[in-house]
Amino acid sequence: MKHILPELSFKYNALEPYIDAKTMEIHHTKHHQGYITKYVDTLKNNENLLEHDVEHILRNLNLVPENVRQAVINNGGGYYNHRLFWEILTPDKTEMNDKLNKAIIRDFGSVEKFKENFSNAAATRFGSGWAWLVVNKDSKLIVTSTPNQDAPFEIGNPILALDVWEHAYYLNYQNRRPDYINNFWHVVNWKKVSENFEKSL
Ligand code: MN3
Repeated sequence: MKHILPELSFKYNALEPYIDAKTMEIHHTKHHQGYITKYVDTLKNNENLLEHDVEHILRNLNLVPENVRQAVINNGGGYYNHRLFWEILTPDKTEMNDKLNKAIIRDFGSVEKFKENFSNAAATRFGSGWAWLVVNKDSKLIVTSTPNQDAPFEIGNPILALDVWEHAYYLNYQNRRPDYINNFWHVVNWKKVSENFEKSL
């Protein structure tokens, strides 16, 4: 299959003032593209693996020869994680559906408590990494974070992601990661997160 940079459903400047156009453009065309290019290059001698979607490969890392496995975790993770990240961002006002709302209240007490929990995971992830909302095998919602470009499939199915690498916010926020995290909530695509949730059940 073809491994190409997915197009965004909005313009680079659409998330301003929360995420600036220059950051979006570099993040998409340089960083995300870079991971995809390196992922394909990593598997150039394992073409059968390139027939699958990257998500399938990351969920089945035992398929990947050991000598390239870490490079697949890093670059395949960068490929997959950013694809999910763009999908759960939007300039539009959206709301989560009833099912997701009820599950969040069930597992965190309230939407506010969930946001606090997620923001805290994002703020306290040391160095580079991601914060996640995942659905585990018992259909329970879990907030977690991972280092580097590690995807969270061992914990569950990711339905919401936040990139906390400095490249995701440094131009606009410099060292103020908590401000970037607080503003992230203005641009979450709750409609998409709700769809992801229903697909994960
Ligand atoms: Mn990134």
